[in-house]
This record gives sequence, C-alpha cells and structure tokens, in this order.
Amino acid sequence: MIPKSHPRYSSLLQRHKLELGVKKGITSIQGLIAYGRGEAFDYLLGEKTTKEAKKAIKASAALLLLAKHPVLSINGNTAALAPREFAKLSKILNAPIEINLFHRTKKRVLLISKSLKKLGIKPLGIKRDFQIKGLESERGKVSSSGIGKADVVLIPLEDGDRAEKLVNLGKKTIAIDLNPLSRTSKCSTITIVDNITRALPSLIEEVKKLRRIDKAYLRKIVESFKNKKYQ
Ligand code: PTJ
Repeated sequence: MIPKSHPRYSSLLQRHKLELGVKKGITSIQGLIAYGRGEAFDYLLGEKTTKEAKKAIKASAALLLLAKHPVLSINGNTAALAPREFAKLSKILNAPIEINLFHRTKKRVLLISKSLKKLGIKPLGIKRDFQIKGLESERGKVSSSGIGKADVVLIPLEDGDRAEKLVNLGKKTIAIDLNPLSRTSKCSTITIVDNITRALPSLIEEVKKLRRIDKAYLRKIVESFKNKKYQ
C-alpha cells in the first residue's frame, strides 16, 4: 500500500494504476515508458497545474461546448489512469468516446470496451470504416460516426503521428500532454500541458461552469486563447 502521506503519492498511485492496466491487458507495456516520460516533465512542473494550463483548460471547455460533433479519443494509458473522469466528461458533453490505439490488438480493444461499458459508456472504434488520409499506423483507421465526422477531438497522451493529420482534415484537436515540445503539443489547436489526472477533473468543472453560458461568450474565450504562447 502507498501511504497517502508520501510526498509523491499521486505519482506513485499513477504508476500503480498503469501497472494494473498492463496486468489487466488494457495498457500496453510501452505505455509504462510513455508514462515515465510524462512523469519527468511533471516533476519539473512541480506536479501542479500551471496558470497557462488552467487557461488552456478553460479554452478547451469552451471549444468542446461549441463543437457540433466532439469526440473523446481514449488509449490504454488514459483507460488506466482516468476512466471515470473520461466517462463523466463524455456524459456531460454528450460526446462519444472512441477507442483509438497505437499498439492496437483486438484483445486490448475488447478489454477497454468492456471496462467502459461498466461505466455506462458504449464506445466507438471497435468497427472502423474511415481512413485518416496519410496516417499509416493503426490510429489511421477510425469510425466514420466518431473521429471520422468529428469537428473537435480530445487526444490525451498521444504519440506524434496523428494530431497534424487530424488538423489537415480541418478538425480541431485538444491535446493533454505533459511534454510541451511534443509534435502533438505543437500541432494541436489547444494544448493542455498538464497531467491527465489533474487536467480531466478541471476540464469537467469548467464544462459545468460554462455549459449554460451563451455561445458568443464561449467563442470569445476560444478566439482570445493563443496556443503558441503557452508552450
Ligand atoms: O494505448 P496505445 O496503444 O494507444 O499507446 C499509448 C501510448 C501512450 C503508449 C502511445 O500513444 C505512445 O507511445 O505515446 P508517446 O509517444 O510516448 O507519447 C505520450 C505522451 O504523453 C508523451 O509526450 C508524454 O510526455 C505524455 N504523457 C505521459 N503520461 C502523461 C502524459 N501527459 C499527460 N499526463 C500523463 N499522465
């Protein structure tokens, strides 16, 4: 057991969740390496949400509320670290979750789908009938009723091959990535440089605050946000 008084409790808990994710077959073994990279950046940030990240979270909430077809893309790390928050965000936005894996196997897709169903979510991405142009990895095949037709896609903890292709298709992307220098961070419409375990609860709170606000005000929030400035 990890004592709550440990100064790095949150970080150790995340390692534990990922370890369980790997044991259950939800998270890829490479996901542990990806987490290690993120954890190093988080250490440098003081394991706190910066004021720049807070602004990015507010702008993301506004962008998601303005979207006609927002889609939340889930991978093995997100499914292990923040499945409940992801499901909650999907419900309050009425936005589908699509399983989109880099190290895709049928077994992992089914396990992630099963765990989301327990949270009341029927995910997309099991059947894929749309090809993202120029994206040769498994991430390139998506659902036409999900990422295929989305105008805004939330892409947490992503390897660098997809954000640019999505943007080329005219979609807006919101990245959650602790590495501000990653390709995904640089290409995305909005980049939240924060740990997913802190960013998602804050994003949910912002969506709740802004969901009854008129669209003109939401547009102002999005338009006044300058992504490059915060990287
Ligand atoms: O489940 P799959 O098969 O789709 O694979 C998922 C991973 C994450 C393994 C895959 O997409 C991958 O290899 O990603 P990368 O290239 O390692 O990129 C992951 C990014 O997420 C890196 O820039 C990390 O800094 C960042 N990251 C890691 N953990 C966190 C994080 N960002 C926010 N919160 C974290 N907890």
